[in-house]
Amino acid sequence: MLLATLPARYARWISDVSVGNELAPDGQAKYVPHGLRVIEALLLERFHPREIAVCFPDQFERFIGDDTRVVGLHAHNPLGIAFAADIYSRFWGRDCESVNAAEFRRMIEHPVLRRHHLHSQLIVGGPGAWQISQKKMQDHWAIDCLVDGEAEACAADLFAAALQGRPLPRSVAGHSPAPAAIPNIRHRSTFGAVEITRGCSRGCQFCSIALRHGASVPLDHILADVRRQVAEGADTIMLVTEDPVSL
Ligand code: B12
Repeated sequence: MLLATLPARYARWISDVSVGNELAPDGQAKYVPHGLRVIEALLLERFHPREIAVCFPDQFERFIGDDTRVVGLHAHNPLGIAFAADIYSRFWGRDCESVNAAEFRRMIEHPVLRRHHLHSQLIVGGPGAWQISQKKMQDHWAIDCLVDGEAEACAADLFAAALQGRPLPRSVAGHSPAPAAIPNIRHRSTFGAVEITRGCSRGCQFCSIALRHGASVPLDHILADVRRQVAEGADTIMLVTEDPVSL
């Protein structure tokens, strides 16, 4: 977390350490951010596992090709302007880009995305999606559809539309799902992240999550996510919550 805030220009050695990730034997990612695992789980309810691959940018060439119809990218802090990343990197100069921002740029400007864009649409979502619209980067990065917010209700429909070659809406605002609509993840999250609450409801103006409806995740759902990750080799479980006390 702290490493992501460093200025990319002076932190190449850290990128080598922290961006190198473990792969499954077929080249897919062993673990990815939890929100992306939720999207994968939603897609697996509608599509065959053979139709979906979850990978790191270094494996794009392996998984994105002539048969690809849609690519979804997860954006945690794409322009590096969320708290801490923005502040610490600017200590080194106004034009210093954080590791977060540099790595997202490396991912979204990957040549393979351009090469296959004529037959494949690009969807970007995640907690930092708002940064892309606020900084007006959607057209620059040729993003067909930007999903801002929780995507349980819309993700599978968007991917299905792209698969059929239908045009996607330019942007979609997500809505908080009922806890029962949150799917169990099918594979490991980075650091064994497991949601115990979703959203927050406190309403603090500076925090996007605090403005969303808050709810507890049922205990059996939590334990199923833990078991799935342990079964795939996770030796740590990181409980994810904004507010464990009031929810
Ligand atoms: C866990 C966590 C982390 C972990 C991530 C590990 C992991 N396994 O995921 C760690 C510790 C690494 C981390 C680091 C940072 N984090 Co963080 N993190 C969280 C936390 C607590 C939970 C994330 C989570 O899993 N939520 C549950 C999932 C289901 O929600 P989600 O990711 O938003 O996914 C949903 C949607 O966004 C969407 N979606 C997600 N991906 C995609 C992809 C597609 C294609 C589509 C269509 C939709 C979609 O669908 C999902 C289901 O609804 C959140 C706060 C929160 N409660 O969400 C902060 C939060 C996301 N982090 C935040 C920040 C700022 C950071 C850092 C930048 C801090 C820093 N260093 O300065 C770093 C950057 C990390 C990086 N590498 O880029 C902020 C983001 C603010 C913003 N962008 O505006 C948040 C919101 C905290 C806050 N309250 O402000 N973080």
